[in-house]
Amino acid sequence: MRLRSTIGASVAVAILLTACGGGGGGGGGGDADPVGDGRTVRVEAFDRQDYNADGFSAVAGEITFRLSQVGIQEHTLVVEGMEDEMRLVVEDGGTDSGNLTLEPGRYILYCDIAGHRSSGMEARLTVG
Ligand SMILES: [Cu+2]
Repeated sequence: MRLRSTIGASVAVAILLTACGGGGGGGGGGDADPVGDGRTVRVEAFDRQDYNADGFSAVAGEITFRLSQVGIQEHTLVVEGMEDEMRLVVEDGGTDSGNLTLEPGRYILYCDIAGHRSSGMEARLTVG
């Protein structure tokens, strides 16, 4: 298994952290805050043209993406190569969500509004 330099290393760390996060075992489910459960990727979009994190992780399968606007600029969230399958848009303080079924691998999330991706609205998504 080849890991590519520092990107591979940091992804491995992220996977380890995620793996340790579950713990416990209680059932329940319901609609408790899904942060960290691997099924929902919560992304916040800021006016400074950045997301709330440079890397996200999720568990393979059907994944829910939630994009929240923090500020006033319109932003989007798409997965590179899957732009036609899901495009979330936030404006006027709103939230948008959608689902994608992803296999294990590394993906790139970005905002497709002109100029935003190059300004920093790009993040890694590691699906394990
Ligand atoms: Cu944007």
